Amino acid sequence: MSTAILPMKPTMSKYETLFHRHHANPILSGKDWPYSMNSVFNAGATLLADGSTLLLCRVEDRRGLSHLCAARSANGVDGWQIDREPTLLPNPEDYPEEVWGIEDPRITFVPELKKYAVAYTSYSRGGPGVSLALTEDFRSFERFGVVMVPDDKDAALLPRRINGFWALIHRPMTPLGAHVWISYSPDLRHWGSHKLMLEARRGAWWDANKIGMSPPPIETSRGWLMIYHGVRRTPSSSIYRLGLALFDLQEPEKCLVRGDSWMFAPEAEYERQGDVQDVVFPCGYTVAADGDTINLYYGAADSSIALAHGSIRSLLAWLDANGHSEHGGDRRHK
Ligand code: BMA
Repeated sequence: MSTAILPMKPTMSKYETLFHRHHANPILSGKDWPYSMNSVFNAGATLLADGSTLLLCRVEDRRGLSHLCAARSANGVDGWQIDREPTLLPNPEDYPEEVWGIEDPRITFVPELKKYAVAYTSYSRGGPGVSLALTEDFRSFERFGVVMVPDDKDAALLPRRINGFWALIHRPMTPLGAHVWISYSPDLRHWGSHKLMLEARRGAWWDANKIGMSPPPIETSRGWLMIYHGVRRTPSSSIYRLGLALFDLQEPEKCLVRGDSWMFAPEAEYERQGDVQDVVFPCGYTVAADGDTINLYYGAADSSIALAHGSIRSLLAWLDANGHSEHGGDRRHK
């Protein structure tokens, strides 16, 4: 791999802060909930037609099983109106793959369908798989069932067809590692043309062995900008940190630039301590009216939802300064 020996950039004097934590963090946690539960984290996010923010939160109950619950806010920070009851519950009778719950939703608004696509993890006896549902209002959902068999997760649909085909980014587990793939479909039900998109690095790297897409990719004029998580296994636990990569708009499996270092990591108390320590795990974002400010919603230590602000322009500039191009082709053999 071209990343094997990379000298530090000589001009780099201090790590840049790309995402600024909101002072009200964590913005949502179990104490805000209208019904009994254990914890709330890893929320999908979208702007609704009226400009308000919707979070589709992963809520874990005291059995350890998760469901999804919608929270709406005019400013995306406070004043959340949380559904009084679970919004989307696992339905193992009709969808046996949901027997151990549904988790980590990623929302994509699809203009062609005038609907939101929700890709979520369905936790089956065979492990986690990827399920897909469409909704217009986050009240009723049209379920498509499992679209990627276990062991697979961290999925999102692209908002438009690529060369006539729908595209789903996801993270299958293989004996060689946990890498990000993209698959194509004519109808959202039948998937194929699987392509490797981004590989976990190896050895001492922060993103060695296991990576996954975090929120859905951000469409920019320069390409699909992906915030991904890298998992560093340590002797005592794992650390979930975030990095950046940019992909070709017309050929999204083609990585144009990949950042070398992580750009956001657990630092605040609510990210370092919780049900699972040292986790920042964004599943969604919204973009402000200026077209540049990104509001990143992330699960903190599997225990609450936090918010951080960044700038898409700055993320791209950082990639130029701190990344390298991954030279095309299929990297599976390297
Ligand atoms: C990942 C996912 C996330 C979770 C993270 C840390 O594998 O399952 O839902 O936040 O682990 O526990």
